[in-house]
Amino acid sequence: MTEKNWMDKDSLLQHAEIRKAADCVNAELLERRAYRPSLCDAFRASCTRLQETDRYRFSIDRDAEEQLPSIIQNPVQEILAVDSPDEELQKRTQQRRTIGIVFSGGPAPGGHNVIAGLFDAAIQANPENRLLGFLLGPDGIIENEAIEITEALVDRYRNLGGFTMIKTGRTKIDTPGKMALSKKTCMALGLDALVIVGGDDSNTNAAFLAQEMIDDGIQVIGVPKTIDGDIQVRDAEHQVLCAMSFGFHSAARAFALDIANLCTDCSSDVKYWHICKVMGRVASHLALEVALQTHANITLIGEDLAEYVDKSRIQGAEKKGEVDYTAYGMTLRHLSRVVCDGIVRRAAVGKNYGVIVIPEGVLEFINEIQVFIIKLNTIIADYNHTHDRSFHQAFPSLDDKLDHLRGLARLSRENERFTVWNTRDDDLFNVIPAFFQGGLLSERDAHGNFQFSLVETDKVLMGLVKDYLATLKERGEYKIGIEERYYRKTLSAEGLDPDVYGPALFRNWGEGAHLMVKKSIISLKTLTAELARVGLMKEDGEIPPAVESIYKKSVPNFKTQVHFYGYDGRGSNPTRFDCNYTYNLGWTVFSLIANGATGQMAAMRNLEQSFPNWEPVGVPIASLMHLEERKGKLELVLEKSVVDTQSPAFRVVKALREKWLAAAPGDDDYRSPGPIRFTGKSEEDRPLTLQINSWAQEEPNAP
Ligand code: FBP
Repeated sequence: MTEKNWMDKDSLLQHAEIRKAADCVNAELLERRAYRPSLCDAFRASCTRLQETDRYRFSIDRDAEEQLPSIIQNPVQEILAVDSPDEELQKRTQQRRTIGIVFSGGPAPGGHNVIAGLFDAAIQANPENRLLGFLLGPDGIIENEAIEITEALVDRYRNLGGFTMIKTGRTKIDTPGKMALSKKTCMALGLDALVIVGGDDSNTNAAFLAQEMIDDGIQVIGVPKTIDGDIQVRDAEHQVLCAMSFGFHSAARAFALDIANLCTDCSSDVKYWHICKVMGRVASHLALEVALQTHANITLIGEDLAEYVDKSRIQGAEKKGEVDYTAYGMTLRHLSRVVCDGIVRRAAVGKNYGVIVIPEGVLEFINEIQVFIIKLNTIIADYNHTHDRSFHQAFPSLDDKLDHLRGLARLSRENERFTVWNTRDDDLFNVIPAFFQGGLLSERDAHGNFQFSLVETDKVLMGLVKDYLATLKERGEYKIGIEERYYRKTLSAEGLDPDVYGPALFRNWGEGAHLMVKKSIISLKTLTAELARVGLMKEDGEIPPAVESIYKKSVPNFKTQVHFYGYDGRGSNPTRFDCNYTYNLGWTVFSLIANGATGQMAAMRNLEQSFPNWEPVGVPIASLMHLEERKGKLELVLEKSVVDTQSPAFRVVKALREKWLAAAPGDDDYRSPGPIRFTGKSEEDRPLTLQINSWAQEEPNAP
């Protein structure tokens, strides 16, 4: 054999084609960097002005009024183009400024374009304007760590995902000390304005910083960021001011692409159920969008589960003249039954595979879990209050703790005044997997709070699902349906009469295209017994191989592959929607700054409509704040928005649930959204959730 003469290492790396192929700059990167998003009509002129509007009403929180007096009266401000600006407006717009910007919280695709939009707008107004980027999130403000954002730097990151340019962090500016240091930095750098790109907590920070620095003439503007999609702004009359935070669409599309690929894989290999946990710390917006994008077989929506009402429990209690509060909201056990039902029904038509989407925050919506947490917090706190040794010292192992709870349940039977832990609590608690019981009984944080983030949601639910499937299998209720055609072919090939064996083997013989083995047949032994009972074989005889093979095909093996969709989608490149949205948010920020606004959040009205209708606005952050329990005390924060179960998007998903479960003979209804296409006709222009909600407002007879 002759040896090949490969190039040496140096020649290899000098080869033009090889160098190009191995370079980090590729065609996609160049195309992204070169793309210039369209600008909203408001930004076509060299100057803009703000027009206050009283179209929107907010129910103002009294604490917000007290704590944010200087910005609580802020109105909603529409941004309008000014074609012939007077001298004063020109001067104000062109005034030389130094602006600081920071990313806060988890990355979200599009952040770099907020910087690019702000930079371009600022440089257009005055080429001497300076933009400083605080490094590693709010720590950069506290510690005065910032870099100058130059045109070259902006150009490197245009239309690219991540927050790589200046990084991010999760520190909150939530103490007087951190606030004082932040203010010191802004003053030392001579900032005219500070821009905080973040989620609910970060925009809350923005409001408090705006209040703190208003007398120093430093403006603070927030930008709604989070892939979770839970910053959506409506006024008291539900008029939409900001339909969605940026980054949501790109992350949802990235998750949907991967999950759609799993739909293709599992319907090819037909042996796995793919369990897909999808990010979203609390709200299930991402899971909802993924459902619309992929038509996965089962998608859980936390907000929907919370609304479940167990009518039979309520009626039972009513008959006794009682109210059963535990009947409101779905229990974990019930939820696992719902999932099992879907799995069993698909198996019955031969589909022992599928895709389940579980929102990361689903447990927050399980009333029973919330109730457990409150009850266990009380039990642990009461114990610690009255004993010399702490609860965890007194009951070190899980078994010790469970014994203690059992004792409390007994106490409740003997003493009806003791209601903290009753027999039903104990029953429900005992069906939870041991690792989750341990988690729920673990030490609380410094504030006595339970930490949801430490729980593996999918593991909790799927543990219960697997247990119950095993029970159903044992009861003969979980079986794979056998196609009649295949059954006939298999038996005939061995010279057996399918019509003779059919009635002995199947409970629905002659009734359906998929034959279900009788419930009583759950093993080769029970199969032998049944065939012997009807005289088709002797008890000590051999099962005909074709019959045995059919039986074995009917026995399901529930095999899962678990996936977590979070960080990958969070780091994806932005969709064209997010590129355009964030670039225009950057311009909106500059316009708000140039026109003297502070304590406002840059937003885009009509985002649910197509691009030409988008309208930039400034939204008053203080008016959106309310009290929430954080670390055991009530704090003023920006309200998170969860999935509205009355929204058209959710109702569509609910209405199509059965179709997407596809527990019927025939094809699945999977939908593949394809990769995020940055340009091109087939690129959708906004999230399906927003599109459906927007179309649903049209006249009923509209085409
Ligand atoms: P933000 O709200 O800061 O945008 O972050 C959201 C999120 O991506 C959630 O979906 C997820 O639960 C969380 O961040 C993960 O946080 P971490 O980056 O600390 O692991």
